[in-house]
Amino acid sequence: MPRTLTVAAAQSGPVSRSETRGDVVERLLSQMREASRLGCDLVVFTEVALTAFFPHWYMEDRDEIDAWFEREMPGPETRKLFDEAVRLGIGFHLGYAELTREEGRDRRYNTSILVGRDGRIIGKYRKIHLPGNAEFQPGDRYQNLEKYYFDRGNLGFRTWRAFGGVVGLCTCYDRRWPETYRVLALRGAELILLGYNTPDSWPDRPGKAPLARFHNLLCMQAGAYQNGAWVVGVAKAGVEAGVSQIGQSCIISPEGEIVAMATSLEDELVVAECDLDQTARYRKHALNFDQNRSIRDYRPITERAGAVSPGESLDTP
Ligand code: CDV
Repeated sequence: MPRTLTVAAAQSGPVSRSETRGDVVERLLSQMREASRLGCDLVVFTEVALTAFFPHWYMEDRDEIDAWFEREMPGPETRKLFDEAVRLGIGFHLGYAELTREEGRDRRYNTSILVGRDGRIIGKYRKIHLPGNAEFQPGDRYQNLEKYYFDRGNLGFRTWRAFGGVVGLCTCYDRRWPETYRVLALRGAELILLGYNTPDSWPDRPGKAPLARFHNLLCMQAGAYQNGAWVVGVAKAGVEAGVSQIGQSCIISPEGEIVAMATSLEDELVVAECDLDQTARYRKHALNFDQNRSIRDYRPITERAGAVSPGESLDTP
């Protein structure tokens, strides 16, 4: 039986600091309805989709900080997304800031979830690679404080059987590391979903980072190609709280080809049919992982017994 999923990458335009959860959820609902009208099985929202990307500024007051986090999912405002997904029979991916209690203390994660057509949470991922600083940078109007606001994700890179295939999640900065895709693909991921908030210019540094757009596509296309997986990358785009963020939300085939990409920096749906069997064909034939992949030769040097003496090759097994 063919395993073709129609997927919508739901790019988000900027969210202002004053926009409420309710306002944002209405935007997401209208994207979800449009995705359903276009025959999509799954709609993928971005990283920290429910608010402005608050790690770009500094706060000290605990209550002020915690107001950006969700204490429950679904919660009072987000319940509508789950109900509408059930009504439409569509799945979704949502990124949000999660506040939870673990071992008697508050923990804060940059989280994403995969929700089935029945409105149940299939899987949860907490961002592992947190970029930026753990402390306020004096003098900078633009901050990048993910290490200050979030704990490192503690769920690992996991995959789930869902939507007729195997789905893996990661988030934003994770996409720049080859091991993210590699671990997900070794765990069977055929479809990798991720949201991102990626700046290309900052209030204190005029001009655009020249390679930001190039690197965004480079890492996602390479991750897809080298692991034979579909990759759906979804941006929060446009100028938000003074920070200009790239768009380029796109859907990338297991051959590394961009099959659909956003053309704006606004709310925009990017839709493609993803043939999940293409991953198997590609892994079996073009790269033939079973025959050609040579994991035993990839043992990190640190795992080898004994010190390396001068003149000895680091390649010696
Ligand atoms: N939200 C992110 O993780 N952003 C990073 C930036 C800060 C480099 C990214 O990889 O896009």
